[in-house]
Amino acid sequence: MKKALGFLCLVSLFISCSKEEKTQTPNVIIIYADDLGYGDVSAYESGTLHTPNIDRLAAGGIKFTQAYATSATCTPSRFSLLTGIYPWRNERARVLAGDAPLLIHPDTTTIADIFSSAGYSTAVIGKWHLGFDYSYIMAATNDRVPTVYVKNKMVENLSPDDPLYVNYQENFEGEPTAISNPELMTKIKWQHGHNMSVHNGIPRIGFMKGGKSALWTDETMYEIFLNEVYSFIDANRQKPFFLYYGLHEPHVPRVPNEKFVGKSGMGPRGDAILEADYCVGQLLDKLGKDGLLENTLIIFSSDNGPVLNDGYYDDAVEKLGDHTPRGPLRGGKYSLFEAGTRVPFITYWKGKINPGTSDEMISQLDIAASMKSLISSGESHYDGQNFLNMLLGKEQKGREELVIQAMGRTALRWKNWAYLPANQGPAVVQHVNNETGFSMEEQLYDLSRDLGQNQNLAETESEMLEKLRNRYLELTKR
Ligand code: NG6
Ligand code: CA
Repeated sequence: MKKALGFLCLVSLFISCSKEEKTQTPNVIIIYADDLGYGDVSAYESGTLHTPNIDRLAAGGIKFTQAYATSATCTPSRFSLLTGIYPWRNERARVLAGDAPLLIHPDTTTIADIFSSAGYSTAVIGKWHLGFDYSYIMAATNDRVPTVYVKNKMVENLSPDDPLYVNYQENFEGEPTAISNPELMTKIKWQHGHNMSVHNGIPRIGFMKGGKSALWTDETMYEIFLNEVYSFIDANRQKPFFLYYGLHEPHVPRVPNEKFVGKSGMGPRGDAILEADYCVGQLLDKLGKDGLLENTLIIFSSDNGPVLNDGYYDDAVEKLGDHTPRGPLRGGKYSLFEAGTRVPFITYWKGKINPGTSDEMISQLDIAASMKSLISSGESHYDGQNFLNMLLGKEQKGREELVIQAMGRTALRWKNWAYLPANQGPAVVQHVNNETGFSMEEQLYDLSRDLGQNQNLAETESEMLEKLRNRYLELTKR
């Protein structure tokens, strides 16, 4: 009996030990949506579109109202999220093609390296790659060739008898395109760009040839990635893991599964957001069932602001109705105005984070540094700062200043001010119809009084203008 008790004690000691260890090193999941706007999440802007599962995160976690992607497009934002380095420090951190060479220098310590060195299993599933133990991704974006899944750096299901060729400059002889064979576009037609190779009834950016057995079906992409996520969690439940889960929605081409078609009443863009929301719900349910929710920090965000017409005829503009993807902000994807980079950002950790809202400024640039602090120690990582306590709701002291970027131009957020230097370039992105914020006049906005950036105070607040201009020049000096 004594022996048995001793054994029991040992067992419970072991359980409490491992529990304790687990508490100190939680799993971390970053869910990163693609082109999801500040007002696309109903926890941010209660309107016509309902995102009940993302709202579940917000209701049980911290909803940040001043959280920023580093850039108003995808590649640069992801570059910064993974490295903690401002994208404008790297000339090549611009929207990349599906055959682009390595962007992050191998000597850089990425967020995956930070976790790996602390004994975590790491994986990237969905959109984008780099330095993880396991990867299951698309090569670039869902509108760019090659339209194949890449598993651990190899094209999945590729047959040696039918190699895959990619070229972004010219077509392969005899291969059809959206221009030569418009009848191939059975699902969506291109509006601007996107008129090269056609796959699955959808025209894309870039030319490709062959690799037929490896080509994906857009409608099942959500499920393929979700199943990969489940498998990774199942395989790593005994040790801490870091998962970067890149949702492909609502980036173009918006081709949601039939489960979601027609469900938003807003056409494919709204339906694609519901598909993304569903995936978030499925992931939460899975973690709940597996008893992992209490031991997993989830960070949900988006890589840049919203866009309606991003190159296909998909009714995004026509069926928008009253929905406001940019919320109360000005601009959108490609923009230096707030809606370009201010995005939904939620942290969730069941039982660990007291639900609330934070109006403090934070950037995705700070995630790597904050994770470093979570699993070991440290106050910074390249340009990123440690805001772990704020992410966990224990402190309310965010960034004082931040440089944001859109299409190679930069601007400054400082306290409640936004300073946009004089910039050459179009005021509105052609076809897309999003305002860029580019102007030959300097712009200065007081966001505490004018969140919609309607009143340029550059002339009336000349002292503030000069102060912020100087600070901007100092920070962005290369
Ligand atoms: C643009 C594409 C757009 C989208 C974007 C990248 C055209 C005309 N437009 O060049 O559709 O793919 O690149 O989006 O080709 S991002 O969210 O991945 O940055
Ligand atoms: Ca994007």
